Amino acid sequence: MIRYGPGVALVVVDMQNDFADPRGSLHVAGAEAIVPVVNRQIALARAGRALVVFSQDWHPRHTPHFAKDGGPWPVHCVADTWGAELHPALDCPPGSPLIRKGTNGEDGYSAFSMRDADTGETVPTPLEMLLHEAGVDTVVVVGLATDYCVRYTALDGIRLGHRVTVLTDGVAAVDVNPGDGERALGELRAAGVALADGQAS
Ligand code: VGL
Ligand code: ZN
Repeated sequence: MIRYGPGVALVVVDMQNDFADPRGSLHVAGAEAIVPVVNRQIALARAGRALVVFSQDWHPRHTPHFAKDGGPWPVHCVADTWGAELHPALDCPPGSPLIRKGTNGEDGYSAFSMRDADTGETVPTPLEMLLHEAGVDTVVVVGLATDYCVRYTALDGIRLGHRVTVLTDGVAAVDVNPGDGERALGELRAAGVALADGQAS
């Protein structure tokens, strides 16, 4: 049961066309089904005066993240393209804080941190500073995808000392290998992340 209040942040991870729309280049099965769940959490969080933050995967045209440049993924979420836009059915109020990961070609999955493509160093995104300034110690994570960006965002949240809950009906998995999403949830639970049902709260 989530009690949204001023010390809580709802982090909506990568609800972008390339992942959430069936025409997207890295469509995540089941992504459309989580949109209403996520929108309900956004409404509850706003009603409770919790912070609502959105992240976007935000890649340059060439990055070692993409298969054509030696990485694992089809081209997706290229900066300033349709695929990188938030899904139009997502209730993202104007002025909401947006965290864009990879604007300088950095790589990585977490909304909290990125890997500098040149030095290999891990660098923070503005998310932790934003949460710190808002007095947040409790993070609720929803979005895409369970086995990548949700997973690393939740793990970073724990590493940074937050209480972290992932809403299992508010996430969906890429499942490159069948069961990856379920395994990720198991890993998160073992790391101290609470798993909860958004519809029940
Ligand atoms: C993601 C694969 C590649 C994600 C991002 O947002 O989970 N997955 N890039
Ligand atoms: Zn990506």
